Amino acid sequence: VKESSLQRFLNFGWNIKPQLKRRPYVEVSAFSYQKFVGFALEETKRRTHLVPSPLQEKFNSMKAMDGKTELQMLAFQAPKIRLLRSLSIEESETMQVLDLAVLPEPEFDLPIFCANFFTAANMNIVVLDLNPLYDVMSHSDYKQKYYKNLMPLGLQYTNILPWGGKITSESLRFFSPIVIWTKFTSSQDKHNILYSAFMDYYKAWLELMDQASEEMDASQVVCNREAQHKYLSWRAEKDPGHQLLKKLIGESHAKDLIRSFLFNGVDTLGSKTFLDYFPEYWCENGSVNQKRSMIGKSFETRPWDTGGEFIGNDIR
Ligand code: BLA
Repeated sequence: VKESSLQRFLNFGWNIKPQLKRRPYVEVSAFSYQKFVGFALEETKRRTHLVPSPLQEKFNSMKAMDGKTELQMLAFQAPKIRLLRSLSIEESETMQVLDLAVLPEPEFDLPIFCANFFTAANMNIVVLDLNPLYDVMSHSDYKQKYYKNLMPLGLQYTNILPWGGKITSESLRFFSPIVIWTKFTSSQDKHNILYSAFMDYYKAWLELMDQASEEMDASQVVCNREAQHKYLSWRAEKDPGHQLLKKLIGESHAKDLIRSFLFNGVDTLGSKTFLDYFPEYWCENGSVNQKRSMIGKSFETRPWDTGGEFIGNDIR
């Protein structure tokens, strides 16, 4: 395991960029997502026995082909957590990316914690959610079980971080009624709100984890595993970050990072293919349609009402 990653774990990544301290408060270009990662690890450690994942040996840090962009990978596991992994990308002061996910063991039907923040040229693209393991539009029991109590928390933030506009329609089934999908131009204010939302959503997830008891019904575990595999298959194929990753580290490194690290499990948790789950992407020659969306983008406004009812059009 490379020192940089482990050191960050041990120091909990609270190493705020030195230039951030020197610069005037209003200048947000030196903004970093490092403290988000630090918070997540620190909180998780308080609640469970977190240990480095074997993945950490292969995936730790990397320099992009441009010679200046840094990629940092961290991976851990815990009794109920199959994989907690984060990828942060920093390009001096012009680009910051955080992709942090917590993937539960299949013995638990817990949601998947998902934080995807992309910051460049003062534009921020944000998805923060406790992604449901089961599509909440067709599994109202699942929705009830995990999101009913979280609606007030969601509302608190979705009011100040408004819906980001049209998105890939297919993504909606992986989102919960408390999803924060937003875009904003950088400001200290907005970044503070985002940090606060991240902390609250993360703590909410940990609370769910604490309360979760192991599924004893083997057939239910099979369902959980397949649901996670479907989720991973979607993201390993269609996640919007792939283009940029390919540009930064080249096609084969990007593919490895995506399949073995970011969406680890896509090649081990199940044997179905992307097209088995999403046949609408099938091409005549048997390959996967490269379009991100077959339906197209939709949902100009937030498709959930304040009670968590879906009010968009039926997407299936
Ligand atoms: C844009 N990222 C987006 C968008 C979404 C997400 C919904 C808007 C475009 C769209 O509708 O597809 C995120 N989509 C998700 C997530 C899920 C999903 C989290 O379906 C989960 C189920 N984003 C990253 C990383 C990078 C990144 C690692 O997470 C870069 C390395 C970049 N995301 C990125 C960029 C855009 C984007 C550049 C805008 C450009 C684009 O839309 O392609």
